[in-house]
Amino acid sequence: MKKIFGRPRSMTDKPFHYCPGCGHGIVHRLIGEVIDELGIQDRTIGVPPVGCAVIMYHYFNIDMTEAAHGRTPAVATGIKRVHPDKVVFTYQGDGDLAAIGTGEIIHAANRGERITTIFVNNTVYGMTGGQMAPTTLLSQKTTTTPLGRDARLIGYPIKISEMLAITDGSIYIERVAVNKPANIIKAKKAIKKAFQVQLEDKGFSMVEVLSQCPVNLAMTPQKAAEWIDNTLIKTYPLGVIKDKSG
Ligand SMILES: Cc1ncc(C[n+]2csc(CCOP(=O)(O)OP(=O)(O)O)c2C)c(N)n1
Ligand code: SF4
Repeated sequence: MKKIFGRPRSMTDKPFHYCPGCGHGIVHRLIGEVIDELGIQDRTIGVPPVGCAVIMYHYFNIDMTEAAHGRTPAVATGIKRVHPDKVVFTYQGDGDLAAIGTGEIIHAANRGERITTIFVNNTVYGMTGGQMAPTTLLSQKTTTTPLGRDARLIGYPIKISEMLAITDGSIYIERVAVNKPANIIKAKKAIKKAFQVQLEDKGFSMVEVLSQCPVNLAMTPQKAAEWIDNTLIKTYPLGVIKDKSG
C-alpha cells in the first residue's frame, strides 16, 4: 500500500510533552519535514533552548546539544565554525532569545554567522508560569502584569526580527505563524528557505514563528489560535522582513 503520511525520518516516535494546542509541536514537525526534504539529517546539529522546548532533543533523530540560557547562538557559532560543513540551527523562545539572550542573538546576526535561528514568539515565558516577556503586547495580562502591560512602566513589545534585519550580517528573516493550516504551510516554506540560505553559505537566517501558548494565555486552543489572527499580528505582522539571498 502506498504510504501517504508518516512521521519525518529525522524525528523519533516519542510523544511530545507539550500542552494541548501548543505551537511547539507543530514547529518541531515542520523542522523535521524540512530536514528530510533537504536530505540533511546526517549533518544537521540543533541547539535547543531553555523554556518549554528544553528537551526537544528527545524528538529528533539528529545531533543536538544543550546551551545555557540565551546562549544558543554562541554555542551554534562555535559548532558551525569548527564544522562549516554541518547545518546548525538554534531553537529559542521569546524569553530565551529576546530577554536572556538579546546580546547573543544581535551579535550572531551582525557577524553574519552561517547559522539558522527558529525563534518561537508566544508572547510569554511559557515554562515558568506565564510571566511577561519582552514580546508581551501592550495591555496584555500575564502573571506578572495582572493589570495588563503598561508601556510607561515596562516599555513596548520588542520587534526582534526588525532589529536584526538592520544588521548587515542578516540575510533572510521572515515572520510566520502556526495558528492555522494556511499559515503553517507558509511557515514550512520559510523554515526551508532559512536552511537553504545556510546551505548556500550566505549568512545569518531566522524565522520568527508566532505561536500559541493556550495555557498561559488562559484561552482554549481554538481561542488562542484566533487571538493570533485578531490581535497578535497587528503588532507583529507576518511576512518577509529581509531577504538578501537573491
Ligand atoms: C538566567 C536565567 N533566567 C531565567 C531562568 C528561568 N527560566 C527557565 S525557562 C524560562 C522561560 C523561557 O521562556 P521562553 O523562552 O519564552 O520559552 P517558552 O517556555 O515560552 O517556550 C525561564 C525564565 C533561568 N533558569 N535562568
Ligand atoms: S506552557 Fe505554553 S509553550 Fe509551554 S508547552 Fe504549554 S502551551 Fe506550550
